[in-house]
Amino acid sequence: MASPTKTDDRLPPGQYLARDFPVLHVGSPAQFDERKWRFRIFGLVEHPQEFDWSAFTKLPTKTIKTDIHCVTRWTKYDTVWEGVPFSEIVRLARPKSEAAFVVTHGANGYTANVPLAVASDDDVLFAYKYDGAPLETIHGGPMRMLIPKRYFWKSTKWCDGVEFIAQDRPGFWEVRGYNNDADPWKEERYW
Ligand SMILES: Nc1nc2c(c(=O)[nH]1)N[C@H]1C(S)=C(S)[C@@H](COP(=O)(O)O)O[C@H]1N2
Ligand SMILES: [Mo]
Repeated sequence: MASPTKTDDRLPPGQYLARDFPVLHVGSPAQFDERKWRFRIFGLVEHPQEFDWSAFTKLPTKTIKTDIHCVTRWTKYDTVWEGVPFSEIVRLARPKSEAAFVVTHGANGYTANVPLAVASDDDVLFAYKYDGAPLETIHGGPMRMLIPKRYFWKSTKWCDGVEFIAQDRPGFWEVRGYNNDADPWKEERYW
């Protein structure tokens, strides 16, 4: 019997390896206007605040290389992203002790929810570069959430806000039958 290859170890159950970078979203992408762009941190935080593009892109960034997994079964290896670490936003906004969940907000009312503990992983970014270049509009540019350890619908494109809440609140897909937890290794696709 052949032993599993390294590739098999990396591919979560039920996924296939995509060579291209599929584009998936509902509604039409928002047009980026650098003068009008805002990113809002709100909810249960000591320091609610809003960034414009110039202030946001002055925050410290981190670059990570990671695999991404879509619930429609494609996985892409070794994607490279740069952006503001979630931990940096936490440091600036200081979530109150009651804050236990995070909702990211995107264009057209899209939302996605994760526990604060999941968002606090060191590979979670508010990403605005992909492969060293500005993030393309079709992939959520100018800025999107990136939560590599969850199915990709949790990674809100055209992200314009992050909200800290006490009680969990299912997001756009979570109220339409997608699993609330969305761990690709547990195949948490739908409920
Ligand atoms: N604002 C917004 N973000 C979104 C979506 C969406 O419809 N709107 N779709 C999600 C889904 S289902 C997936 S698989 C990924 C796709 O990202 P990509 O187009 O860069 O591959 O974006 C996620 N983020
Ligand atoms: Mo998706």
